[in-house]
Amino acid sequence: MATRTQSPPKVRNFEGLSAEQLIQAYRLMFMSRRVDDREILLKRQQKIFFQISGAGHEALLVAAGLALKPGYDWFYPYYRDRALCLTLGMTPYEQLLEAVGAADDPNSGGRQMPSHWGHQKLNIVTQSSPTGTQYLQAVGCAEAGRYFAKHPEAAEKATGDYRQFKDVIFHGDEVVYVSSGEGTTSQGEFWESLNSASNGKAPVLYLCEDNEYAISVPVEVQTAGGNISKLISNFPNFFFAEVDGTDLVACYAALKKAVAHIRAGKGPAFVHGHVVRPYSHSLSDDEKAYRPDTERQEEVKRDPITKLQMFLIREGILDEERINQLEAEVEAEVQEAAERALHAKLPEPGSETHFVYSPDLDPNSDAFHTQPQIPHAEPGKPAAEKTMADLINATLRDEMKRDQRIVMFGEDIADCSRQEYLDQKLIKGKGGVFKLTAGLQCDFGADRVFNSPLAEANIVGRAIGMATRGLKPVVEIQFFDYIWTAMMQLRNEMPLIRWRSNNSFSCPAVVRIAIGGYLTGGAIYHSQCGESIFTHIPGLRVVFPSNALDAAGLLRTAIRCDDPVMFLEHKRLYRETYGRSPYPGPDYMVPFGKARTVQHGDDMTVITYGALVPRALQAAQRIEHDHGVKVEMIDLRTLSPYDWDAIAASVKKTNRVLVAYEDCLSWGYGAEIAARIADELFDSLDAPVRRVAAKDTFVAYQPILEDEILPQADDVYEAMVKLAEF
Ligand SMILES: Cc1ncc(C[n+]2csc(CCOP(=O)(O)OP(=O)(O)O)c2C)c(N)n1
Repeated sequence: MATRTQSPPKVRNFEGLSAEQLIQAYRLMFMSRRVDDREILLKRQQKIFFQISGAGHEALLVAAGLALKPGYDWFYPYYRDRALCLTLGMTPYEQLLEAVGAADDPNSGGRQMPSHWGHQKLNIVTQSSPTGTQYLQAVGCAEAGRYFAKHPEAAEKATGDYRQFKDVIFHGDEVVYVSSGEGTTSQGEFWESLNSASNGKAPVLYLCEDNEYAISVPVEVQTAGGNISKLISNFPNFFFAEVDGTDLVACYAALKKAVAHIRAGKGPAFVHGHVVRPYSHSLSDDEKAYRPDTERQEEVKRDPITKLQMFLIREGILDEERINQLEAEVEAEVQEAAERALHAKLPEPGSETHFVYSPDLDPNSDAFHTQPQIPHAEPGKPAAEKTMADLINATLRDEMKRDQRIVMFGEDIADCSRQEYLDQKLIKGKGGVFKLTAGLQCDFGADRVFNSPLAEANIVGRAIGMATRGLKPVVEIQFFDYIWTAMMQLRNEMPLIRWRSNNSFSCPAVVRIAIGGYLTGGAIYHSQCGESIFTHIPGLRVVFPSNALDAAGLLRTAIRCDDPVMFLEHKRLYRETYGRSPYPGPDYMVPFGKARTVQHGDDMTVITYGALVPRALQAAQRIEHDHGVKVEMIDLRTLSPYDWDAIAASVKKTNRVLVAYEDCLSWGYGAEIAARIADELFDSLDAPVRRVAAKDTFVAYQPILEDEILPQADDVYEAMVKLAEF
């Protein structure tokens, strides 16, 4: 009889996951499903107002949570990522607080729909509803982490500007996680982000949760060839993996490799998990309308929770009794959390205006009011007068010296992307199509001043990620006319980061934009204004200087302040003779919301800004000469906020008012000013509020037409004469 040798106990290696971790994974997956189920119940009872579930995605997301480090790595999740957030340490109670809209909800303080994740301590960056906006921000966040690792001194705190309120933590090998469904990969910003992450080897982990449907649109309609992994497989520097997203161990294996690739600095990773969607898209959707029962029943077989349960039993890790016990514990915990959440404090009416802007630093305050320090070139000889372009460039340079967190990028803004040409002194360098950033790459290096791809959303989206993380991006949009591809980021992201996170995150970036017409041949696509579209957005500061000195002072305030700023630079004013000034020194600041009285007068008020200032001034001089009418002219300088006190004081004095602006007359910025004057100062008016602005058409190329369309000094003069005669 053969002797039986005892075989060693079977060493089971589930990709490095211990039995305890597998049990914990099951607990988290089950918990995620139970929180969804509880929310569905609460929605049906009308105790919460919306529900969208993470059902079917749990295995992939728990695996991601296990592969990453909470509070160390950074997270840009999407609404199906409940299980990820639980794995990172968010509690069911915290999740249910968002569902009821509680004041103490760490995600948004009752401001966002449920499943819009955000958690300051866990580095879960406030999530929004537009699908796809997370991608470029994640790339920016990753770039910022790498920047701080390279320039650790930049992370130091400083007082007196936004840095006082912006803590920076970095480790050098942190990963930025970003996810979405396969439907969202159809968004252009997704592709823009792959391009930059790939090119820059950004430490970003992409997780595609492919449940084959985007609401009712199936993947073969959404994605050419029906598989996103195939389409993107040629992006360099990526680690790619495609897995069964309902198999926890397989997901963990892929994600572990992906994370190792990223932490080693080799580049980003893209993990594509095939998951299921056992519930409809949300509680507002009934998938029976577009998915037959046969298909839905087929999917039930792949439910990740059932699969892991079977696996644990099969592997002898848990038996039925222990599973029942674990599930009962989770059930009780979720029920208790829901009870508590239903009794949680709700936000106070009136609190909705909190955190539209920074509560810490007010750019309208006197702290941002300093005197110009103009040195004399030689005794008795005044300092040289500089253009607006010169002073913007000088201000950027001085601020970059002062604050290592400032980075600049945009189209053509570098001196030369091929650094060797500069090093070998083969070329002079460009520094922007208008040369506003000339010499800055040479002075501060290519990791602080660099070109972006030709993609405006890319510029703004990455800037938002960087600013959220603690950098101060001062980015450039080459022409206002092309800002529209960045509109989603500018309307739905940058101004909202603080408000929607209930002050847990902020995004004090500066976007410089060349704007406006009067170029003689600028035509439709190099002459646009449209500032009112942005002044209509709460949370965004909009600045529009008319002269060199104001540009320097306001740009410095924009950079040092704690809010996102849109800094509009009129192309025609860049090198105008009007409004030149010596450089006012490295600390000159003009507060926001303070108009400048260009000239005093008693007979009528003209409210204007930007390129209309010199034109209206010409008209004012003429009407004084021709008719003895003395105009009081107010240059608003900042459009949001604007100086209502200055307007009101002047109108009360002159009793007549003309609002002059370059944009189309109808729905233009001046319409709001005119409406408010009519509303609040009616008793002070001796004549109707008048406006002069561009015709309601497009700016044509032929100069005869351009002159006709845009408001000229003569038009302002005529409007003034009529107003004076009324
Ligand atoms: C930019 C934008 N367009 C449309 C919507 C409405 N919407 C919300 S979710 C969704 C489908 C997303 O599908 P997918 O990315 O595949 O994720 P899934 O819901 O399938 O997990 C749509 C169209 C939105 N939120 N944002």
